[in-house]
Amino acid sequence: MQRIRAEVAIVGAGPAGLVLSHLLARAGIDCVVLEARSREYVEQRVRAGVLEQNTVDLLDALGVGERMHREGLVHEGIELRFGGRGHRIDMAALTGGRAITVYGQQEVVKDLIAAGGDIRFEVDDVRVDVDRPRVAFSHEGAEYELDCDAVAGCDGFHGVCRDCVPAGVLDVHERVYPFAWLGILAHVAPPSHELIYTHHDRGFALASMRSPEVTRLYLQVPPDTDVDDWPDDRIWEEASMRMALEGQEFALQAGEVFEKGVTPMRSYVCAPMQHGRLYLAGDAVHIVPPTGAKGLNLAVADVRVLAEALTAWLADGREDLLDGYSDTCLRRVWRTQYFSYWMTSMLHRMPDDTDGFQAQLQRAQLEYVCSSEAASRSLAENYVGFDRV
Ligand code: FAS
Ligand code: PHB
Repeated sequence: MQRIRAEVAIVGAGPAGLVLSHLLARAGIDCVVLEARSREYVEQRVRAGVLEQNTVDLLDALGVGERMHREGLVHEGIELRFGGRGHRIDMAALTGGRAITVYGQQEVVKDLIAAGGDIRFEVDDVRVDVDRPRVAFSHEGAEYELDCDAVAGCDGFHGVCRDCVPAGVLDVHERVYPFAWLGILAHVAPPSHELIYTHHDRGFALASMRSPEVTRLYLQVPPDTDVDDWPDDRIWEEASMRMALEGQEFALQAGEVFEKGVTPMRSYVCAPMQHGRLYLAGDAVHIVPPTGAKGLNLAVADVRVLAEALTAWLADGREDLLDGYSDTCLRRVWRTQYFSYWMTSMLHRMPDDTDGFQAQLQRAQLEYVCSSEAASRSLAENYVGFDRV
């Protein structure tokens, strides 16, 4: 058994854990990141694609924004498409110039890992003692005990940290949606220079991108969908039907699909986000349906608060920010949960909507959002992210 020490043990090298490690290092706090998977795995895992202004600004402040600005795509608007017509939401005009940046989560992860830090990949059997606090793990054939002042549980929805909190302590709220997203990446130019969110009787569709040459496309599918039931030509045909524009021939240009997967949809929050000297952040403690493009951004917002609180405690002896970590984050988490739920409920075909009543409500809401400056501003300010959360 090798005993080591750091001020903060961070479990998980996803966006939350990596951003936290850099924020703490910048404050002179030593931390160790423990990651179950290999570096290659975490750097190729395809997930989120949209960065809020706050996330872009934070990555810049950490000095890892150079490639993001070179390769990322700044978007000032999105399109809502329904009834065969497109409606552009000019988010920059509605929010005093704020925008989003399309830049794959795996690129953010690569940039953060390349920027350094004590990251131990392929660790096994992570066990957390939230009170001592201590993290035991094995790595490269050796057993370790990491003594620390605090543990940051950034190990995602399927991690181990949340389960280290004793039964009965956490209050869990969850909604599982009756559909999933089939997502693909393809070597073909996206159909538009901006994202297109589509409401259609056959189901939701989203055309996004990773570059001017790579399309990211999502289709609403049943929750138990087997990806093998969706050969490439069926995907392109279905997406073309859902995104068709009235009065004109419309077919998405097909391309070589090099990534395909099905993502379940849920809203999930557990509270409090802390117990003893364990502080939970990101997907380890909340999940949002990706319709609002918030998952990664919410994780980063959590660790911005956590880094400030840990720094105040470890550097200045102040515990008030740390004591208030969970309450501070949960106000933003529930606001973001609502926006993600609202976008999801407005745009997806509800399987139990047998008489079309829900679809009529959705169309009415979409018409209102696209015709009212107040309603479109509400969507825009939530989508680009509120200034300093
Ligand atoms: P992450 O899950 O990213 O990272 C957790 C890390 O902890 C992982 O690297 C994992 O390997 C590691 N870990 C787990 N257990 C461990 C253990 N026991 N010991 C050590 N390490 C451990 N969000 C969007 O905004 N838009 C999207 O389109 C979108 N698509 C998604 C698609 C999929 C398939 C999934 C699963 C999520 C998607 N998300 C999307 C949400 C996603 O981007 C998350 O919000 C984001 O990754 C959250 O980051 P973290 O909290 O760091 O968690
Ligand atoms: C993506 O490009 O992966 C993406 C964009 C917008 C979303 C979700 C995912 O709402």
